[in-house]
Amino acid sequence: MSDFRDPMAIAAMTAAGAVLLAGLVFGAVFDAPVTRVTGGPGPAATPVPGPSPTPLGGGPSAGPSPAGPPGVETTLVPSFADASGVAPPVDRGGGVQDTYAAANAVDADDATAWCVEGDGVGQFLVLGFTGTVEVTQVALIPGYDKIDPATGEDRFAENRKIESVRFHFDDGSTVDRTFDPPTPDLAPTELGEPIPTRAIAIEVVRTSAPSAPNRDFTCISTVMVRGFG
Ligand SMILES: [Ca+2]
Repeated sequence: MSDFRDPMAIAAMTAAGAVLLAGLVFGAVFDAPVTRVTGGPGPAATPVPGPSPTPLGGGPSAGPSPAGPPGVETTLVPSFADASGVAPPVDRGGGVQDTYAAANAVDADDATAWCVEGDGVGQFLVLGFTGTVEVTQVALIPGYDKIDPATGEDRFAENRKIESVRFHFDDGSTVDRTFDPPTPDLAPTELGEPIPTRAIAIEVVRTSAPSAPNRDFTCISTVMVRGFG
């Protein structure tokens, strides 16, 4: 049997495997609800013809090291992103379909987001790396940081805002973070001692109520990870 705590097993982990890891972390098998919705979190910044690709950049076996030179604290680029659930795509007409996949949280575009339906409590976003990294900081935008260019509507204000998260790491350690209040800015969480891990699961713990009809969604626009590769 593979053990996801085993480094070699984790090295072979796929995006689906990362979610399995997160499932093990949480000690439960999850089922992502599949329901259709009207409205949706709001249009993405650019049309997306289909599901966002994961893994990112070709997968765990492809691409360069996730970080810079050894011993230098830098931005750590995940090799894949996955999640316990995802909001259904929304057809905007004209062949345009907005999607809310996990990869939207690490696409360097604040106006796209990973989203799930409802309050998001217990849902999680998983970021994986090609090798073990030492994480010093996890920063995220706790909502959908977008102003609709057509209507001027503020999607951050309309959708739910994340008030609290829990970061999970391979060794079972966790770090809690509260956003008081959540704002549409990148909020860094310093971890203190660097935490060695191959994946980070970001669990949604608490969210605010939405302020607009048909915007009952929980989103994360951006996650940035720093540390040593
Ligand atoms: Ca994004």
